[in-house]
Amino acid sequence: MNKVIQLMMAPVCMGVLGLAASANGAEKAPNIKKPKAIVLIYADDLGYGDVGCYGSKKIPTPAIDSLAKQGMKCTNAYATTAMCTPSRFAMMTGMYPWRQANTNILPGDAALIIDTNKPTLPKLLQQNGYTTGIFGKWHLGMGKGKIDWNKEIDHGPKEVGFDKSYMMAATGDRVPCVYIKDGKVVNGDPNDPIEVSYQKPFPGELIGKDVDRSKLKQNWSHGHNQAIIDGVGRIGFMTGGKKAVWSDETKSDILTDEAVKFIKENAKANKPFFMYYAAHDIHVPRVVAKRFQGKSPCGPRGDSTLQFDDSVQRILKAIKQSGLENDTLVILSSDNGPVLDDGYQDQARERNGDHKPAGPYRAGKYSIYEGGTRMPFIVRWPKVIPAGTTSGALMNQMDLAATFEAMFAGKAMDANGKSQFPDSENVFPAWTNPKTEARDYMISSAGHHILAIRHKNWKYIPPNTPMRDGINGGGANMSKAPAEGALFDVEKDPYESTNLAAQHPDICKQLQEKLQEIKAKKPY
Ligand code: NG6
Ligand code: CA
Repeated sequence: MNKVIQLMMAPVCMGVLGLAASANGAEKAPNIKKPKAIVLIYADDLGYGDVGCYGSKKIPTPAIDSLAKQGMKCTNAYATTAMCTPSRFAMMTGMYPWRQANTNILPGDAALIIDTNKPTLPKLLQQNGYTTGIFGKWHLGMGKGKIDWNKEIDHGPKEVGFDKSYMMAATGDRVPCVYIKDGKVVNGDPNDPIEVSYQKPFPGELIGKDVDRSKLKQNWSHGHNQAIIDGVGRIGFMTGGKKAVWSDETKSDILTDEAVKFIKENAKANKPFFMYYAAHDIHVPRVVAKRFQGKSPCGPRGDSTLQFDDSVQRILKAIKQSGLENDTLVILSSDNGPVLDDGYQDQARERNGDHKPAGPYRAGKYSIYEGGTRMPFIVRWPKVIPAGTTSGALMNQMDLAATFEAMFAGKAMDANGKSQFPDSENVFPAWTNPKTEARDYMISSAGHHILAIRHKNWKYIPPNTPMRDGINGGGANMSKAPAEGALFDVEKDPYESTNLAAQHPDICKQLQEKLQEIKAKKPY
């Protein structure tokens, strides 16, 4: 199209997309106006195949499906790692988690692992005028050393770039089982001080190991036999805070209420905002609100998925009611692949039936197979992201940082300009056009030394890398990549059943070298 006509038509036919002339007048980059709001919805342990629009037939997820219908469903998108802490770390910092030693699954009393002197995703948003809030699971540590849970805890979300927080320090199955609002335990009582230990029990507190297991609200299968909170065994020991401890059944509603409140307040004040809803669902313990109990054919794991979808529905409704639907970028994904039995006897295994939590992919949580990190990933931004589209472009949650950066700089369509985030890449062009490619290479992981590299249709896993199979958390079914490594064509063979390494030593060599090159890169 002629440049002048294009410029004249732009405001009419492109809605919020304008046109930016590049220096050489070549291919024009749409000049993106910042969205009024950005909402990031992050599930816990929700697999690729757990979502209706990604193929689940058994557990309806109408809210998530509607989001995909109004936006783009990405089918080649990843969490960096098959576990929670590292994936969240990467999303917040734009850096591969294996570059830093302490990014494994954290206990609930761990110190903050994010360097507050380095750029973070929420700080980027603050710098661009957004009020930022996190509601739900943090799991990135707090404080600098031993935490006093009875005082204001600094060195947490605030220092990382969140103006508001209402959160769980770690997971639903780890102590302390309390909510922390802007650094203070909710309903903390100075007369009933909270103490937490991951070493030894507190005198006088019953622990899961010593009681009649059948009397617990949910029996444990492995681990989870230390503190008993709300009738459920947890990881770690805790005493005090009787008025502060949570009830599992109300958790999802409480966290969603806080998220909705934040949306409404900021919308009313006409303030741009970034809302990060980090759901507890569908992580263990899967003890859901009464209205979802027994409502799915797959037991509590399916019920928890229904509950998550309900939270999504409520968040989308709040956006709509606030009049922000067309001006909000919504992103939905999950932190790692699915797991059936993750330490409680909650019928996830027995009642799974023919449901495929990882969809066509192999294994799940904790695994370097695709099931560990290939995630549902949906983006919606009416008039900017074409509705009802599917993108097969390679992308990672870690890319949000550089993508927002480019979007804010109005350079959204530029091929990877330099980002302040070391491993994050701008994937915005792929969000606006389903035919556009994104990443050329990407590393997925299941631990600091369990790495694989993706490139086009290929996935390469170096020799001797532990490869965990199956979809249960307990005793793992382990093998190792053979001496020549493992090479899969994940497009033709999503289940990674045929190792093509012996047939393509050249591709293995090239990918091995690329992996080494990326690993050797100095992040800052
Ligand atoms: C494991 C827990 C599992 C879960 C996981 C963290 C046991 C036996 N297993 O150690 O239940 O809490 O850690 O999950 O304790 S994640 O999604 O936060 O990475
Ligand atoms: Ca998780």
